[in-house]
Amino acid sequence: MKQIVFSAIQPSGDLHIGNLIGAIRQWVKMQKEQKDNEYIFSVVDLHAITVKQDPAVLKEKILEVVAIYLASGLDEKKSRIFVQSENPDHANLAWIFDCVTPFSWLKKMTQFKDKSLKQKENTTVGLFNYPALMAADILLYDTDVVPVGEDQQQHIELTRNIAERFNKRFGEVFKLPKGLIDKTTARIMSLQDPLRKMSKSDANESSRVNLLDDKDVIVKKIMRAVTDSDTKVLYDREKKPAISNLLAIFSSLSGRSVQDIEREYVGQGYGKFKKDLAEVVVNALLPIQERYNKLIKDKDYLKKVLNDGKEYVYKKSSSKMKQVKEAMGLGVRL
Ligand code: AQP
Repeated sequence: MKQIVFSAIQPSGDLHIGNLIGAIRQWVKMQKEQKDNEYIFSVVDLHAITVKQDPAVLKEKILEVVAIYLASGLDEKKSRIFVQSENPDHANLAWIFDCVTPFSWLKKMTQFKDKSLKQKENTTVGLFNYPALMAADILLYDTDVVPVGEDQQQHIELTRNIAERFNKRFGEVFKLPKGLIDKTTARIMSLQDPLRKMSKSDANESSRVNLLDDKDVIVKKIMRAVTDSDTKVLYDREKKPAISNLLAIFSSLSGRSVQDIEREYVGQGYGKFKKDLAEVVVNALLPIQERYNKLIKDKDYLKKVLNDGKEYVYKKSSSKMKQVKEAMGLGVRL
């Protein structure tokens, strides 16, 4: 049965292997294997500005993310790609959801708690409302499936709750979407602290491998990754979180099972394992970087992909917004 698939990434910094393994590779795999589905992927720049951004850098990062999507295997003939702020319906519906969503629901969001701790006095109302905008992104397109990393699970549940609440009050307007989370790869951890998620906004550059890092930088970051106190290459998230994280990366990027990799490194210690992991990461990123370097120069092509994407999604979202306004008694039609 045909399903509508929607997902997105914020252009809030350099994309890293967590974004690739937890999100983009899942999208590419679905696009290849489930050909009947409709795929919509966004670069969510309105989410990025919930924390401070330099306008010139943001502009660059938006195109960078689009080129990374395409370089990683999204096919513009099968997937619609667009920039969120180019479709005003996202912000419109987010405001409506702000007025439907109880304050107490947003107060429970762990991502807000974490990020507001870091932002302190600079914490914005937008950061608090972020999940209502995310609900709008998803619900505008009658989305069935949202492939994401584990950190977004709570936001997907909230999206369903908002849709249910709206439908109860105003009639059946929104479809209830499901999150698609691959348990083994959905949470790639920091290379410097395996108890924290690998994140674009981590101030420590060594905490992540960026998708556009040079070979030498990748090797250095992997060789410097923290390890656990013994020397065995074994997967055990509780007792050996650092090596388990490296094994998850190794397995995901090489396509080999964790058990197979464990067997290869029995009695070998961490040095050889990390050296080989660095090679696996470099080999996985090199073809993406080669394609990216060509694509980022082809501005006409990128512009065409984004214009086509915008036109397509705007048609869909305007019809949904008509339904929403009609159901709520908004606007005038004489
Ligand atoms: N470490 C991760 N492991 C697995 N998946 C991850 N994702 C992010 N980090 C990891 C998934 O990537 C998609 C896009 O995420 P996002 O950029 O929109 O927001 P985020 O989750 O907040 O990502 P970051 O890197 O932590 O960004 P900052 O630091 O700017 O907040 C999502 O599907 C996410 O689950």
